[in-house]
Amino acid sequence: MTTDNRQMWTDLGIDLERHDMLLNALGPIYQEIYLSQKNRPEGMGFFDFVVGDIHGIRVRELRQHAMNGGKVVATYCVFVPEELVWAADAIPVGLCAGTQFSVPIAEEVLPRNTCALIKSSFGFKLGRTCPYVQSSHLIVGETTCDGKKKMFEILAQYHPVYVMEVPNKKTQLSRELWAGEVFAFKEVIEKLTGNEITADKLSQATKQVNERRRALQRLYNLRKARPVPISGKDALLVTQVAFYDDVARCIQQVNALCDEVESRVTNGKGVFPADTPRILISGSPMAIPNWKLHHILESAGAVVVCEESCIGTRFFTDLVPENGDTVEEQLRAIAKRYMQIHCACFTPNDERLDDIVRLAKEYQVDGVVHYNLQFCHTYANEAVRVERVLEKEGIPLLRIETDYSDEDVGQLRTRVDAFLEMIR
Ligand code: BJ8
Repeated sequence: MTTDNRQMWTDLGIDLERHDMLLNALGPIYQEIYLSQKNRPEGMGFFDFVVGDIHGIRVRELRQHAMNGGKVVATYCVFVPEELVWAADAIPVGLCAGTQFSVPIAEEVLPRNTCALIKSSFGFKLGRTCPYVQSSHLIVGETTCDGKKKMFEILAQYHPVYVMEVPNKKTQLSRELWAGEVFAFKEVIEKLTGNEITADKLSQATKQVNERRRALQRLYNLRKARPVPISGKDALLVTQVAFYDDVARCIQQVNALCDEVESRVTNGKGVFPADTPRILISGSPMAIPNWKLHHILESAGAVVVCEESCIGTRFFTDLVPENGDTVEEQLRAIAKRYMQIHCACFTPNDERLDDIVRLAKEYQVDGVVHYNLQFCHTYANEAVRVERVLEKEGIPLLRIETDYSDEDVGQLRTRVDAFLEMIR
């Protein structure tokens, strides 16, 4: 930790005492969960470095951008179309919302029976412990779930916030509403940055974000191999970092990692033996540094081969068509692509059920773990339908409802052990 960093954090209004506690806690956890893994691809070194310097270089880049007159736009959901942010020469950052550390601070204001993701994100602002939040000129929220949309009203009393309305159905009417939201977002970003989003700029941004999606698709496809060439924990980390790292650097690093992982597949080299039980995790997203469930599963002798989640396939599966000539055509293509995200906020959401079955087969899993953040009612209720569909397909399912704390780790381990015993 350099003196320069401390000065930067002070300038950003960070509560240094609390922030020291956060970083001091992160080091040993990372050592235990990540660095203790055996046989990792060398390409993970970059991602270890990024976590080791989590509030250093990247924050400095954002700050430099702001000093040069640029804007930083923070988000919590994969529905916010980042192409528009890049096209206006602003930088989008997916905010961390995956630690218990910021939850008690949030509970001073928010009801306790709120999902951990909402409390964690709010707590970072309230406790002034996140330099990414502090570096941002605007937080863009969405109306995906009731807890989030009400939290954004409170958050707006502490930070500039703009909320996009995500419809709850996928009818033609809803699609028009969402397209209108995307057009309105363009104006918000243009006003924030003072930069016009031209057809050329938008096309370049779309191509680049698609390129990152392709790189992540490549990584996930490699996880289909048996033996699996990379641990679920490592793959999860790569996706988590992709939310806030520079997009060009991320593409380069993920592709370099894939080159190495590809040669592992060619040589039949895996991180775990070929008969290790393969697990698909489906459900709520796992924002950095939420590694809890992956760690429990992989410590118990399973391997996570895919995440049907917004920190997994929902983040990169669909590309935006790159052939629009005008800004309007491109915005419509963007709106259409984002409406293909199968978040549990939609009703009905049959496409997600289809996806879970498809992914379970493609990744040849032995079982699915449905991951539900406590107090997330959309995913909890949808899990009933997930259970019925998987039962029909003969695919074993374990339903987990948890938060970010360590309190239930022992109990979860017992349930995971019993599940693995059953599917082995
Ligand atoms: S598109 S999954 S990233 S909303 S877990 S805060 S839903 S109570 S995170 Fe999500 Fe966008 Fe949907 Fe994906 Fe609410 Fe549930 Fe908490 Fe959630």
